[in-house]
Amino acid sequence: MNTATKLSGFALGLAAVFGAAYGVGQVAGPDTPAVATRHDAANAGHADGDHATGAAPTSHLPGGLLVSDRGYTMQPVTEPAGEFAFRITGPDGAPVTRYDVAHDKRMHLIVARRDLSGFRHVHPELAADGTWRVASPLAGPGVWRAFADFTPTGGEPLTLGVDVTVPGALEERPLPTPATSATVDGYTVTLTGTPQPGRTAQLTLTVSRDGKPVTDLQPYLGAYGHLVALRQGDLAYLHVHPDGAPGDGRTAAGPAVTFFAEVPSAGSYRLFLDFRHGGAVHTAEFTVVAGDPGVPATTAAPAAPASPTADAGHGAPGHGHN
Ligand SMILES: [Cu+2]
Repeated sequence: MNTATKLSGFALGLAAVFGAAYGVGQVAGPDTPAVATRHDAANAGHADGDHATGAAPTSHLPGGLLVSDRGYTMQPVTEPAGEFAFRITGPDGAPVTRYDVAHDKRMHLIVARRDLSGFRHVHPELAADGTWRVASPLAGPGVWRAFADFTPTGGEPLTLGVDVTVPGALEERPLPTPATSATVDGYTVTLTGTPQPGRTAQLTLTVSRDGKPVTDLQPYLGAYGHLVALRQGDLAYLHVHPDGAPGDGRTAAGPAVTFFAEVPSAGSYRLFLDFRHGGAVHTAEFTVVAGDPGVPATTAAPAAPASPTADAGHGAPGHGHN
């Protein structure tokens, strides 16, 4: 099976950034991320005026962990209450104003609280000065991670992330327990398949309503579903598009939407499936555990202390301490 050919170019680039497996070469070793982070930061800093030299080394690091990568930096902009705004500055230090369209949009903005609640996926508008603006998706107090998922014209697909704090009394929510069924807006979505660290796994999400399979899913951004995975502990980001596209002659409009995804480590992940039906976009959420939580799939992580909610998540962030 050649998974790479089944992924769109958009997903391919992101998957490569996340997992480094799709035809790019070998999977990064378990103790490389911390080293890579330092190198990448250095590269970004030295990339001024020479875009090419900063382009290569980050392909093994998961997306969304860096606020600045390959010379591009995400900068929140102070806006009136109710709006969220940011700029992306490029290797020359100026705001980027030219972007390629990927899945119908030049910018995909994904936000989630650090406790993985409050997920939203929105599409800001670009002003001539390079400022992106959108009605704020930050629904309440907390520390939010905002991911900008984009392709600068002439550059590679990139996901940058920045923390944004919304003041107020915060009630941290534990990660929901793993489950293979989720309900949203009257729909039931079931998940089959389990993500595997370091190799591609098939994930199939099946949508039903009132006990009947939904067979008339509507295309949303050129696909029948968009899947984002966030790793508990550091919110490493993976955005996957499904196998097959509307109108390709082989892809049904539900009830099943199939994805091929790879996660970079054992640990707990929160999956967010966006799908469109009845003229509205719905988001079904799942907690999944990749790998054997009792046997971290790394050489590094010591046994984690008992925790009611973070049983498997400690293996992932532990990599960085070597
Ligand atoms: Cu989007």
